[in-house]
Amino acid sequence: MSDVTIRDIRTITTNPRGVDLVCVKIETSEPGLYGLGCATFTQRYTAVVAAVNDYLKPLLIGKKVNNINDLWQLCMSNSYWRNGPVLNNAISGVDQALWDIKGKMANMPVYELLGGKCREAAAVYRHCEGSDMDEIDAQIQQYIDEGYHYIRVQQGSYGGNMNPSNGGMPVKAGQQMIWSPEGAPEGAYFDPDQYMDAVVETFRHVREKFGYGVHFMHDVHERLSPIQALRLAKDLEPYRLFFLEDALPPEQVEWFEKLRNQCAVPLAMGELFNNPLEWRDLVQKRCIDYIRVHLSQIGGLTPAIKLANFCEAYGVRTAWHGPYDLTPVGAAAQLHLDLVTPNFGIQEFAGFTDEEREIFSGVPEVRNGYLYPNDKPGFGVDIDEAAAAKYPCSPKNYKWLRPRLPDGTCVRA
Ligand code: GCO
Ligand code: MG
Repeated sequence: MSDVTIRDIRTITTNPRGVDLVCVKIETSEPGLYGLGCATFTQRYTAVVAAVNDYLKPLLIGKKVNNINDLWQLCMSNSYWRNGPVLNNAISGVDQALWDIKGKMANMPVYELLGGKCREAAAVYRHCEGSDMDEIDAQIQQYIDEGYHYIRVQQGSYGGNMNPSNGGMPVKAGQQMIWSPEGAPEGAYFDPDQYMDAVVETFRHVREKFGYGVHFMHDVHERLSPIQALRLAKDLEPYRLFFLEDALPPEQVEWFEKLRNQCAVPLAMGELFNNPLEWRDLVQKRCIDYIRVHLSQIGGLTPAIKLANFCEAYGVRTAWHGPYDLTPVGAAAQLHLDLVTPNFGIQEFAGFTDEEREIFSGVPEVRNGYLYPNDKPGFGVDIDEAAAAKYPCSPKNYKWLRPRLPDGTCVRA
């Protein structure tokens, strides 16, 4: 079987929950043997599809499926310019599909190929994003009742509740009144000061209501200036967050050393990283506690294995990014890595909708706050292409990706 080659590479796009997903299918010279990989960069999915179909497919057709490490390096070098989100996602789709194939050829789950388990299942965290305290309390209680021990708590969307577009409707508790100049352009406005006050009040409240027996995290989502992020981290110390995520944008990661030296809030960073140069110093200086990359944004499972091992040497734990903008194949791939990683921290998880289960069979199962793989070969997930076609994708211009400060300045999302 070592002479099995790549016969065809296809991209399958589908949108089962309002998020455009990209799955890559590699069909081989062995009848019935194929692999699936996740290539989801939902904001620019058509560019990823083109990168796979126009460049990786002609490059790889006819190549042997077994030499994943060689093909990964070839795909990275073949575009000359590299380490960007579009090409990395395209390579991820191929990379993960080849790991899926290798598991099927070995008749083993990928976690066995990676040395076997450190744990039977991965603890996961869910998203609570109520727009006021009542909604927040209700969502937290529901997750606790469902067995989750880790919950990310946001008040409304990133940057807090945004109010200016509510057309004069009554302002709900916690919503922000935005002070803007005449002619301020359209966008998703937020006020960093009101957001910071709301976050601190939210965690004071939820700790008072739910105590310290449940782990809470918060995602700043790069919405603050560095000194604001430092102040928020210090203000949150009494509430013992499991981690504070994306306190800074990738362009300001040097400030993490100052946060680290001035407060004890565990720090998580990485979902926006594409390039090893973005995480290398941050990990070596032990400036973060959890690495949060999105596996397909760095090129798939192959680089993520290396990143997990690199982080282990510095006491940094994994918390791979994985809400809803990845396929269940991608969710399974990162779960297999979670199971074999000694320095696993926590796994983000958004659940699977009925539509996703209609398209993807064999998805991991969550029970009492833990995510379990099946024991099928490869990643154990399959796709029904006819069902996928029932949920077509279309390019989207999300309002939350047009963030603005009160004076109208467009900022990082
Ligand atoms: C998270 C992320 C997401 C991103 C989304 C972008 O921590 O889950 O911040 O919510 O905003 O993945 O497409
Ligand atoms: Mg995030």
